[in-house]
Amino acid sequence: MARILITSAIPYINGIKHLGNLVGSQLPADLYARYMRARGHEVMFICATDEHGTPAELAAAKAGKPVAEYCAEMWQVQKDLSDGFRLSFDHFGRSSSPQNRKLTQHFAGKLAENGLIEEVTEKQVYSNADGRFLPDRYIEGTCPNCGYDKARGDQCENCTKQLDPTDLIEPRSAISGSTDLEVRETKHLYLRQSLLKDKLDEWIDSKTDWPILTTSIARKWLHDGDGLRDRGITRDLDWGVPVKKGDQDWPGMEGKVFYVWFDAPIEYIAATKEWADAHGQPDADWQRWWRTDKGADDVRYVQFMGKDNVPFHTLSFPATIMGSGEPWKLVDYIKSFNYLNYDGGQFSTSQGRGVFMDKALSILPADYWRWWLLSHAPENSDSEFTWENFQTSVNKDLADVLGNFLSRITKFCRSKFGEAVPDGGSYATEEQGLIDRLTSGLRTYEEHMEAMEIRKAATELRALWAAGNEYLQAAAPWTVFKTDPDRAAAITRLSLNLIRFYAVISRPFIPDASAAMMAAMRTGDDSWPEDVAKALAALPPGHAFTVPEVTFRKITDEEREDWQARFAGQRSAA
Ligand code: B3M
Ligand code: ZN
Repeated sequence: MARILITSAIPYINGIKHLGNLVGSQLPADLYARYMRARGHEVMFICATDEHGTPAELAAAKAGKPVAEYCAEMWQVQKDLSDGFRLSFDHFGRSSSPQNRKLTQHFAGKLAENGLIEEVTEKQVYSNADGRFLPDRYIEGTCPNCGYDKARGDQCENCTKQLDPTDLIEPRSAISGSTDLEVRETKHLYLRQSLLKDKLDEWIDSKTDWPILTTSIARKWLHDGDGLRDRGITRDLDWGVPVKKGDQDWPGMEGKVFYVWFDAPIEYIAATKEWADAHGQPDADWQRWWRTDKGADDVRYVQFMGKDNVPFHTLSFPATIMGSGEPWKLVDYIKSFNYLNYDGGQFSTSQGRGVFMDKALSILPADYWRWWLLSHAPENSDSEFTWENFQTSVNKDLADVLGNFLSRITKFCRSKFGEAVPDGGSYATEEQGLIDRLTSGLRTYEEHMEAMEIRKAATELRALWAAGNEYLQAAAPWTVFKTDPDRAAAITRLSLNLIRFYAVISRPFIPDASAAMMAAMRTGDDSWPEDVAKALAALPPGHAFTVPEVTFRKITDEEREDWQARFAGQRSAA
């Protein structure tokens, strides 16, 4: 048994996330966490809301609420939605927690002690029209690297380059659009990550098994000249972690806060402490996940995130960890994702374009979305959600293949043998053939799940469902019953056992349907089918079951058209 620490990128607090956000980190992380638990490993699965920074301030102002109140409410909204999607976090924390405040200040203190923080009096953009400094995301302009004209002051989302606001060409205020900007002096802290370049370089080079998407982004910013230049880690804002050196005041930094990207990844650690504190557990219980001097040496740490978050997790956060000089756990594997597009364009929060987590659950159960999203995860390239594709996947994979199998065999058994696993007959060559097919398919599925090859795992799972369906179709117990009821009983017995088998192996993808299948088969035996033949004998003759309610329904053409129109968003004037 291994110990596996899993984190998903922590979603910004401002607003409800769309399905593209969900499939880019939280959902695949959940798939992996569920699978690893099913295989008997000890898992710690952490997520949180990312509550600091300008987006939170802006959203709270728009909602007419104090920012702390806004964040508390939105945390609950996001928590409820993640429960709705069955995201099985061990803890869903908040980056504004006292634990994170303390730990962030601790890291800053250690970095300062180690000569890795520089105090810089710098020039910052001040907006006369808005009467305030404009930090990072409040400024838009043209990216100096790729020419994209809507780059933000912290990062260009087109080329992923991390930026400082003053890098932008033709900058304008994102609040008012005003170009009446001037540059004023203010003091800030810089993390001297350039001093850690060689160490980071060596570390990334050692990660030969990482996805190309992850290492190529890391290498790009390591080797592209200024990629690893020192980064400002403080901001002139009210809302955030107050700048301190450990628990000491930091002269000259009064009234300033840490930059949101400095404290956000530290929240992975802090949220694990929040988890321990919430359960009245000692520090040793979270430290064994995070401190290599306290047992975390044995932990395998895997992070899930969208590609835009990769630079912060391959460079900035490791620089914080390494620079602290303390034995904190570094990530072992980063699974990153491309973008999911929406129906011929992009998801857009401002235009309400695409399906958002709350609306998704209001029209269909979580499993339908989980199945489509995971089986179409944007792993090797961007992928696209279309309603046609969604309808086809749900109707074919879930309703025609898996759902049909369940209802057909349980109804047949009820009508001919009653609601209990029938006795009689024995398994023949057909059954052995199926067992062999399922064994090799299952081993392949396991390999893909271990490797986090999500689409491949989904394809194999679908093939395992199809194999059962094809077996049942060919074995045709409804025909055999007329001449050889014993043989029909054996086919039925195996098929009923297949339901439990499918429930166990499909659970990471479709947990609610799996639970319904287990309940219908009246079993709590969710042990992983190490030996398929044994697994298919788990429910013995005489074991009672119930015919399940409809597990999957089909999406009609009318629904598809209605939803497509409903989620198209307002077309912009241009
Ligand atoms: N909140 C960005 C995002 O949600 C950011 C991730 C932080 S991970 C420490 O994509
Ligand atoms: Zn760019």
